[in-house]
Amino acid sequence: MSRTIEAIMRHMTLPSNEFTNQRNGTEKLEKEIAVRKRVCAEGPLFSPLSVRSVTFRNRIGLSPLAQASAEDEMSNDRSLFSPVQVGPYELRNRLVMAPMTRNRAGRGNVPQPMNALYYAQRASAGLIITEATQVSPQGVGYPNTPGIHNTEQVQGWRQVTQAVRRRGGRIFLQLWHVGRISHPSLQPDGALPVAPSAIRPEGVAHTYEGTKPFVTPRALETDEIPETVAQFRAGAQHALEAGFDGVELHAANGYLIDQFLRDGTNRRTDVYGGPIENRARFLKEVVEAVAEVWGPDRVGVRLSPTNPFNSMYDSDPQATFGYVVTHLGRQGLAYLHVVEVDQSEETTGQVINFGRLRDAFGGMYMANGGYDYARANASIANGDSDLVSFGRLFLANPDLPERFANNELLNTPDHTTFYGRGDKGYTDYPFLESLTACCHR
Ligand code: 8OZ
Repeated sequence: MSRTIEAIMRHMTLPSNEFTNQRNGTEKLEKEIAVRKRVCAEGPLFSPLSVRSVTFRNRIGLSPLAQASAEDEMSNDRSLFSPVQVGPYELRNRLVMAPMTRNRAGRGNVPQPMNALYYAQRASAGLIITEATQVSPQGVGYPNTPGIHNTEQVQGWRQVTQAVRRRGGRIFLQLWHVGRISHPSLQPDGALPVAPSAIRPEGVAHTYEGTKPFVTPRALETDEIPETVAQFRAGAQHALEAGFDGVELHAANGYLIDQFLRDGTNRRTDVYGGPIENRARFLKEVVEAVAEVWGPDRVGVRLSPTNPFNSMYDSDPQATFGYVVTHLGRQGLAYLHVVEVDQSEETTGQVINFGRLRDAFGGMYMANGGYDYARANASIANGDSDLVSFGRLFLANPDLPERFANNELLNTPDHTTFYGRGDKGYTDYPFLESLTACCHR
């Protein structure tokens, strides 16, 4: 009998023979649904629930089975299901919903009720990080991506944060400026996109009129940079007003901050270019501005040192990002979030030691990049990471923590509905049947 089944038997105070006799077929399912209904009915959803030595702060989120599993794993110190302190928050597990662009904001790039439902469905994550969200009209790079630069957008996001909070979840907003990964048709007055240097990315922009070749961006003047930093500060202030728990800076995947960091996209000759001390200046100033709004312990930073996506390259990523994370480690941030691109399959031929970056940072390290349950759990148990974020698996499995805890089958992500197209492939991925019956309708 698995440790989890044993544990749930203990918690449910069912005689073991009764449980064992009902392990097969529908009887087992009915029993489980009854037990879960009982747990839900025993007290208001937001009342704490004590299971032996562990107090869960509400009855939503983790199913009884997952709670039992969490307790089991906690005796082992560290696992995906052990709670973790991130800034001022004790997260109930270490499974994070990774930021994912879904192109489903409403008119004016305003979040809509469908977006609130999508995030609320995934509130059993220890932490949700929203899709990348523009800090200014200049920061827009794709159709129907949400913004956080006007009152309507703040109100739209407030529905999201309230819905997630009602389910007992925690949610950070990811602050984003795409820099050169845009197109005049997406920019105010048809202007050129801006970047550290006038270097055109390869490939095509995604616009409301379909794909169009990228254009050569305009290099920001030195005296425009404080205004660009101020866009991030304003976005952070708006995020606070919208009721988020914190913010993550998108400094990864070839967008504006990353364009400053890596030498393939930053050829500046002013104080924002040249040696890494200068290339990191923009990020440092943005971190400082955003931390003034939130306090550093509610700010995370996402990096992708070797990701070639969006025509990115750096001649020495270990040194570049070693410097960056050493600086970030001194700021008292909530966490560092690293996109660990599978280096064996990449064409850059660059190999980087992520463990060295983690150690140089010294704080909470969130790993991302094709993790499954076994790898994620091992990574946390070994101390290779403190949190793991899941993208596609969370996209397709709103109840991913419960599925992992119960060793259930996973829904398969549908690639054709990743970007845009309404409810389909967005809010209609099924929950485990028994959970739907109990807590998630
Ligand atoms: C996929 C499509 C559009 C944007 C990222 C924000 O890579 C994105 C993104 C991903 O971080």
